Amino acid sequence: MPTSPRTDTSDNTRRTPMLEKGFGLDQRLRPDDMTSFLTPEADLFSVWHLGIPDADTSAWTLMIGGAVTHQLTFSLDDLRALPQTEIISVHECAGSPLLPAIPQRRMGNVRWGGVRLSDLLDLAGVEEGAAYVISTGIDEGVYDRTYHERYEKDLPLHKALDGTALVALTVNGAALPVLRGGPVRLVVPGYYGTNSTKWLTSLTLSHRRSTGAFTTKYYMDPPEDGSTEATPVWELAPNSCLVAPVDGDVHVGKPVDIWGWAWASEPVTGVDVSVDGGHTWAPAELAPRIGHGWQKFTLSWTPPSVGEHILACRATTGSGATQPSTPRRNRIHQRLVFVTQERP
Ligand SMILES: Nc1nc2c(c(=O)[nH]1)N[C@H]1C(S)=C(S)[C@@H](COP(=O)(O)O)O[C@H]1N2
Ligand SMILES: [Mo]
Repeated sequence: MPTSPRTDTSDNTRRTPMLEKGFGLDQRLRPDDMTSFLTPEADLFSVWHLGIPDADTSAWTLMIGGAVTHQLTFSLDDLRALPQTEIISVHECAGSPLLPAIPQRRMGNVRWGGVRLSDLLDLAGVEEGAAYVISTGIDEGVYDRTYHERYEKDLPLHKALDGTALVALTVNGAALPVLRGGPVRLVVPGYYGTNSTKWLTSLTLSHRRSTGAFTTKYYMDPPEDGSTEATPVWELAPNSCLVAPVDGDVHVGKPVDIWGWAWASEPVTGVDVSVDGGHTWAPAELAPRIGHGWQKFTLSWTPPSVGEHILACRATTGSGATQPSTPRRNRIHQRLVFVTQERP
């Protein structure tokens, strides 16, 4: 008898006890609140598709298998005993895979710590022909009216080996809380958050991409520019946000710093700022990149007259990639401010 796809959520089908069931998110800061270079963990957004597992952190193991010469299983103590490294990295959600062109501005900048994925893969020995690292978390549940038995993502092997991808155990120096994907999660600097699998239990070397829903149906951008190929949501497209000023803080004849953050998978080499809704642009001062962190840009502006002004910022990278004004997840960020006379 053929069986139909499971869409039920009855408790006897669950492997993993869940603290929370189904899709949810927690968006704590708006761009104008993102005033610090490092985002405190408590202020960082969170997204979960299938729920939040009640992870038993005492007996956690991470298995590395597939196209490797030695299949290995690591306990948390094994992972802690390996050389640890830290990287500052932008953490950005690509937005809903059901509405991929809508900017959500869920991002932050944090310091992740843990074991380099490349070190673990060296220990396991990657076989010739392996091209992807497939990562799976223990969460399971219903997303988009379909039951998913795991959250599974993939990375091209070259990215897994570039020395930045981490099997992370800490965030901003503290142990990863379960709500943040602890005790162990993948972190892929320069890639959208969707690739950083939380509650990580296995890494599988494969010749082919994952066939799971989160790499085939979701987080594949539709073809563009005459192409017929959908593209995986991997590298961070150039993006930037305005932190200050906000409406109410801008006065005629008084210089004000227009500033914010810019980032991309590659370093941002220029940020332009507009005070007239994108008709004209001027280059801002730009800080160099530290690790994969976001870069501060600043432009001083002396508003000449009372009235509405639309501020905007636009990041460009060395390869010439920039932000569009059309509906895309990295659409140019704008903010309306009304310039007033300063009250005495
Ligand atoms: N296991 C698992 N990992 C996951 C997800 C998930 O639903 N399950 N969501 C992904 C998405 S879309 C994002 S943006 C980030 C969010 O990480 P955070 O909750 O720590 O901010 O986790 C990614 N890793
Ligand atoms: Mo996301």
